[in-house]
Amino acid sequence: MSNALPRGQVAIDSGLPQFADRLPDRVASIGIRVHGDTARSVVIDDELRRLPPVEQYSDMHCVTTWSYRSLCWGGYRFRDFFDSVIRPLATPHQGATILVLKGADGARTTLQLEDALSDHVLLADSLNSQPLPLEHGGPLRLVAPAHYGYKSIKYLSDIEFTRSYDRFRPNALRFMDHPRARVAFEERGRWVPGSVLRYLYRPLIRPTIRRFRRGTRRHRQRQDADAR
Ligand SMILES: Nc1nc2c(c(=O)[nH]1)N[C@H]1C(S)=C(S)[C@@H](COP(=O)(O)O)O[C@H]1N2
Ligand SMILES: [Mo]
Repeated sequence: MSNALPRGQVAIDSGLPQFADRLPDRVASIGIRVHGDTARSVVIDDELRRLPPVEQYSDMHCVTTWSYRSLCWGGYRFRDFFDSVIRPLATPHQGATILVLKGADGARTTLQLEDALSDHVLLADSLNSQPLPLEHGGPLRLVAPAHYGYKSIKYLSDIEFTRSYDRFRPNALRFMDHPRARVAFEERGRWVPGSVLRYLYRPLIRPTIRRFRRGTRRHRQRQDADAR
């Protein structure tokens, strides 16, 4: 990726999830449910491992303006997953070109099929040569580096095919969700220009860091208590 950051972004050295204070309990198996406007509903797990493994360096650009640079993701290309697994097993209907992606923590977002099939979209299960940690979406997350971070759903558990974006209910306020959220076009949200939203979002970074630290600590304590 090029050295210049996209418009309105600043580099930081650790990531911040959107629901900073809720982490899901570790999910034992990957198990992605694929359903919606498809011929069949299926749960996919082992099939993933048969895809060609890929490794990719990319940047993560959060809509609130921080960027985390040169992350080394390992996993599988979404396009291979679509061609070899989703298409034959679930068989989405023609015209079902919107994907609603859900994470085990309740986060949801959409991607256009066309965007999901581009080269750099991965299903990642490793980060910097280590198994993907829970904080960054383990066991499996989506990575869509050309789009703002909120499209890169962590703990991916559910893919629903649908025909229209309009019936989708975003987690955040409607203006904060852009159907495509392409970084190159600064599509931070709907109706309000990205160059304005950057100033509204920047003050959110610090409180989010604090919430994330608190959430991670609570999660660790809960897991320690369970282990005893
Ligand atoms: N399931 C889930 N996925 C998520 C989020 C979340 O809160 N829950 N936050 C999103 C946002 S806003 C960003 S910027 C990136 C942050 O990724 P990181 O926590 O690995 O740095 O994850 C995205 N994926
Ligand atoms: Mo984000």
